[in-house]
Amino acid sequence: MIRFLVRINQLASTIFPTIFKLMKPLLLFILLFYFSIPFYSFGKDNKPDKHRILILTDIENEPDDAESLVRFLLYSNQFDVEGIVATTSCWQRDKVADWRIHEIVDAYGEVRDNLEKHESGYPEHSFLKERIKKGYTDFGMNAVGKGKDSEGSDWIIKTVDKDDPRPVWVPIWGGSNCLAQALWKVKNTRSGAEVEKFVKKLRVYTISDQDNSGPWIRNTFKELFYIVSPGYHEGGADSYYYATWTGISGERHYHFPSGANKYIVDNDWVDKNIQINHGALGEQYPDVAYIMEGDSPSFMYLINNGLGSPENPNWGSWGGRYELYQPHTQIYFHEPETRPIWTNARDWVKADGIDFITEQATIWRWRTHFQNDFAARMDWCISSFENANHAPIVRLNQLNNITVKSDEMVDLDASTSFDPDQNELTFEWIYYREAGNFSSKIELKEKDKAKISFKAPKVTKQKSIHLIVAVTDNGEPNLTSYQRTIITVNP
Ligand SMILES: [Ca+2]
Ligand SMILES: [Ca+2]
Ligand SMILES: [Ca+2]
Repeated sequence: MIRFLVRINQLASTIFPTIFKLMKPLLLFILLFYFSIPFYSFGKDNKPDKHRILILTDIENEPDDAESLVRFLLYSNQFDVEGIVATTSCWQRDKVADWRIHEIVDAYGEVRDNLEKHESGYPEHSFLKERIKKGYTDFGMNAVGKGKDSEGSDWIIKTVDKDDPRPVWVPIWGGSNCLAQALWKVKNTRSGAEVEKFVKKLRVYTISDQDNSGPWIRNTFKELFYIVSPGYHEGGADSYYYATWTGISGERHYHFPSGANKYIVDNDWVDKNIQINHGALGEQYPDVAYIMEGDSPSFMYLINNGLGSPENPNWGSWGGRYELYQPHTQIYFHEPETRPIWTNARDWVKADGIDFITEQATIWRWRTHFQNDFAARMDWCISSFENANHAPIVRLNQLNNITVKSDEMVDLDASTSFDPDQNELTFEWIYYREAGNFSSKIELKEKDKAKISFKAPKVTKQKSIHLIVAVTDNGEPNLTSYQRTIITVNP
């Protein structure tokens, strides 16, 4: 009997480690899968859903669209790229420059295989080339109506009509008339229900109104999801001064530039981190002429780093924070807004001892993070995996949404976060006051620890509190990823 037990024991000690060894990759996969649920939403085939994206650009009106396209291509693995369409704008009324999109995408083709060593899913060069289209060559509403269809407007219709339940995100870097024509055509050839279905699938984020078709679209299609700082730029009536997107490299209170850390968005930074010794794509990045990359917030809004939530513009992201309301008419509007749109909101951010309460702060508060991320991805164009940095993976040991009662202790834990390069991690818990509807202060002790706890405030009505954990590695450059916990507090 004893011999039998010893034999069993011997067998077990050889079999179980083998089973465990065999199971380890599976267990690891289950673990990773489990923790990645808050990070992605999953499609019906259990693959994380990428956002479908179709960009309209007045590229070549000034350098910044080309700059934005270079940055966008470094993130193109996070998207299903449906199209890149060359359009006009108030700055470029009588030509479109699809040739320049081809030029930059060709340069991408040279570095694409190297990018793929760092993160998978980069689209093939030929895949992108087939999706470069041209809009109608005329200004604003002159390019909308009967006989004004273009390769670009037809492509928008075809893309939205695809049998795919996911919305189509349309970042607009110039005029919006190509989208206006697609909508005009659908409205004039389809039933009311079909138009409604078409409009429901669109998500628009425009960089101000760079022609007169934006207000027409918003006033004609009142249900269309639309993010914009409305207005145009003309002489002294400068809507750009008040526009959220300028926060990528500017700040309205330009006499306090240090608060916005503008030294990482100038030509010296670009020389060192992007243009020189970073391969063919970086070489396509033009020098900064006015401000760096005014158009980029429209797709940075969708970058999958755990911070933003595209269907909730009021939560804030690298693309800024917007709220849903009908804005008062300003002198720089083309025409009054007739319905609520997702538009300018302000964040209160302290930088270098100065309090900023501005629209631009909703973007520049993340500037160090998004510029470092850009620089790292530019390194990916030329480096091996071992010689480049990769962002941390942030894991929460609680769900992204939790519900507590007044005075209850809230324990938050991000200690299972890790870094693909085994870098050391630092933690910062940020109470994002503007994103929730609890308006008072919350004191967080030990904001720099992987785990924090605090007492939920006493409330008389249900309130929501947004806490972001920003996790930064010590690689070169330092990279940051996030997770958000929304705490619903009941009385
Ligand atoms: Ca532009
Ligand atoms: Ca330069
Ligand atoms: Ca790293």
